[in-house]
Amino acid sequence: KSKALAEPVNFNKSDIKDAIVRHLHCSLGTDENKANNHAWWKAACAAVQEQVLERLRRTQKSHYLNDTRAVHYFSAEFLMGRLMSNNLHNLGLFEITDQALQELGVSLTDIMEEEPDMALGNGGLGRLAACFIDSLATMELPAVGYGIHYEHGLFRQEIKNGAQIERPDSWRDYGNPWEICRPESIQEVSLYGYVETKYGENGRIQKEWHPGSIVKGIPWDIPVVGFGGKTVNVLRLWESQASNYFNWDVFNAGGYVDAQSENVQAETISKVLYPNDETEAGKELRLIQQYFFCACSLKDIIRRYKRAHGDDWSRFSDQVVIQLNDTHPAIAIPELMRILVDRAELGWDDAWEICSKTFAYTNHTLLPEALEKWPARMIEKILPRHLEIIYEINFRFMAEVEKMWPGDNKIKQKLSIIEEGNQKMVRMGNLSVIGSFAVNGVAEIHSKLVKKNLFPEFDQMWPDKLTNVTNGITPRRWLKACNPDLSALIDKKIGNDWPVKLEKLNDLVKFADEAKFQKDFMKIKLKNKVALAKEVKSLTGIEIDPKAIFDVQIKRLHEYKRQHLNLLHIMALYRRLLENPSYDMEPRVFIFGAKAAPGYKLAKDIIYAINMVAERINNDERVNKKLKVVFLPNYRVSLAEKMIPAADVSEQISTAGKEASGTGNMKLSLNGALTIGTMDGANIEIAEEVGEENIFIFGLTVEEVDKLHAQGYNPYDYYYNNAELKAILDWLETDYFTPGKPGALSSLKYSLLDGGDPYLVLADFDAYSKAQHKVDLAYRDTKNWARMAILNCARMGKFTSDRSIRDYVERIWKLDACKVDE
Ligand code: 26Q
Repeated sequence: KSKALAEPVNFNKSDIKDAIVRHLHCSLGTDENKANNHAWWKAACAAVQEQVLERLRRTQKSHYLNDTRAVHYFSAEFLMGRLMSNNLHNLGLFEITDQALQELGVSLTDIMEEEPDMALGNGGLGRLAACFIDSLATMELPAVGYGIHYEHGLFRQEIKNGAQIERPDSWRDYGNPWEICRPESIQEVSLYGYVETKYGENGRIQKEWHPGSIVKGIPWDIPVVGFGGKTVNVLRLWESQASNYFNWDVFNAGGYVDAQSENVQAETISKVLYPNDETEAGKELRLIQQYFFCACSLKDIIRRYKRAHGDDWSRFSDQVVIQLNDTHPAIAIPELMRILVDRAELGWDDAWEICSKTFAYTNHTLLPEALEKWPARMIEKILPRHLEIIYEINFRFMAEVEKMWPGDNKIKQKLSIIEEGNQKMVRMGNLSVIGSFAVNGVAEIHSKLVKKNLFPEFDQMWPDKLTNVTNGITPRRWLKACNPDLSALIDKKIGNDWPVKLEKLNDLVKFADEAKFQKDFMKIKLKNKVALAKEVKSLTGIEIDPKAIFDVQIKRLHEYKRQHLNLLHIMALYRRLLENPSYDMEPRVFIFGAKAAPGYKLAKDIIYAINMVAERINNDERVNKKLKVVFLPNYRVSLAEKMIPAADVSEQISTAGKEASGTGNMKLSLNGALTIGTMDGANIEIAEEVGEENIFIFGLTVEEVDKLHAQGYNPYDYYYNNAELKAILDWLETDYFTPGKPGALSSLKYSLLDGGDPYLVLADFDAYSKAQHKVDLAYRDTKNWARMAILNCARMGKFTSDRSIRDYVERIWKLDACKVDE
């Protein structure tokens, strides 16, 4: 047995039983006879948490004694999902806890369903942060995740008459057994007010920020258990609260009521996660959220640094590296400058030296609408001193640009942190590149495009700053925990250390042609499909045949991700079946999971269209033996864990150049689904790993997309030249799918024709349709399909988030592991 897989010492089945029953009695005030599943779940969590906290204490002691350099992962989102199964697996306690509970007459699987998802994120970026902190702990690296303790995570999605309805997510209503409040580490954060300029004795200009209000940040710690259970790091999330002596000025001036109303405001800061990913909202509260958690986190880091190093700032950037998860925490850069210059009274150059050795920035998008910009006036109002500092950073940076490109005002305009115009805007991407020592994209192609299209001049100025770290996923959650049968089969074939050495999966390649292994592999897939079919039935009432191809598209709803391309093809199949009842196709179930940002009209229209088309097809006796469409409501991490092990086909069909990486593509492939996808994001690297013959690649490449746009793309060319496509688009305008309501789906057609089809859905339709036909034919060759599925799983080694973290450590963070003393 490898060391990482060592069993926890001194904790056996009867200890677990005792601990659970003890918590049932002493923490929950109930007993074995009265307890319902929820109480059992809480008691079991509490029993596990005892073990977790012991290891947390040891980890913190080791890190303190070794005065370790640590990475601080700043992210407005951590999409953690459920923690129980993960913690049990990582502690090596899953099996014996399962048995202990069985002996108590309780099913672990059932009680785990009681746990609400911790959905403090939108999608890919938030889930990536969660996978990364899992890997950091597993690799025994000193790390802290910093974020926001939202009272309400991403909304719960209901589907009413086909349309999305948003309901508040209340993940903490019955308490969160994993979190610990740390009142001893409360921080205070200033907002609003004005800046006073003073002249010190030495003639030095001193700036003093007189804040208009102060809010408290309450830290909640979520332990992050590494696989093997040795290192337990923390995710520290800040909750806002009104400070007691908040806004005294207003209060003293007789503004008692105003002072009270600002109290309410303080509490709204961490109230709710913004649900619009990939679009910039420009809302004041969002900027306050960002500053709030960055300011709290920096104070926390500095307090810890000072405990070891006092007022000597010279080692700060040796001990502290801060990774900015996109630009959402970019305001941390001027905040650290403010602390160093105004508070620690360092000179600007010394402060900048420290600052620009501390931060590194990950870019997750090229979409112009997703690049954060804030009105300078808004920053001035909320953070007046920070705006001054941003101007100063920019002023000095412009001098460097002048040195490099003398007299070139075009380039200055382009690189400036400040966008001039109607109203001045602060470009957070530029600020992040200028203030960081490293900038990375999240897949090879994405990083190339970041260099070539987004920041080419920055790349010229600092040729080593821009780099790539391809995303990854934790195989502990996304294979071992979510697909236990496949995991057991893999253990049997190649041993059990693949969860920490995922490249070992490659040893499965030699069994890819073995009939017995193929049978076992596909039997597990079928079992997972049966389980999902049951879930589908209970969630939607729809019956699906586990023998059909399960074709899955699960991701946020976006035009660039092209769920509507999938839908148009489904309509094409439907039409072919109606025109020719003996149309030869393998039975297929198309399954969707997707949330639309509440204000994204077309995204919501696409969800509605999927549901209306689904209803018509599923109830059409002429076709529903061969074709079904399911939209599973409220897609989230825990639902993904049920869908991914059951998928045969993985839809990764974004317009080339638009999906920075994708990570669902990796999870599906790891679980033996075959990808139908474009040459975009990490699909390209997946194709490279699995081999062109084990993936269905189609459609325009980035170069072809650029060329088509340059030529002048006209979607009508495709509409008039493809009779099937024309018929489908026209179909959308009838009331065939929305009886009595003709035109209810026409916004979709409009966006693809008069709307200009910005994501080239029509241009890729024919290639997609042909690739889907290849999928259909391939599935009929059961043996070869099994072989391809096995090879997909076997060749996913590269995409473990442990490899991503290794890349970050070597290229950016320069961290050492720290063994935790037993
Ligand atoms: C910004 C401003 C105001 C409000 C919200 C936002 C906001 C929030 C979330 C903007 C973007 C996001 C999330 C982006 C995201 O999830 N990007 C995805 O990141 C993944 C991890 O790198 C990639 O795999 C995906 O390709 C990328 O789309």
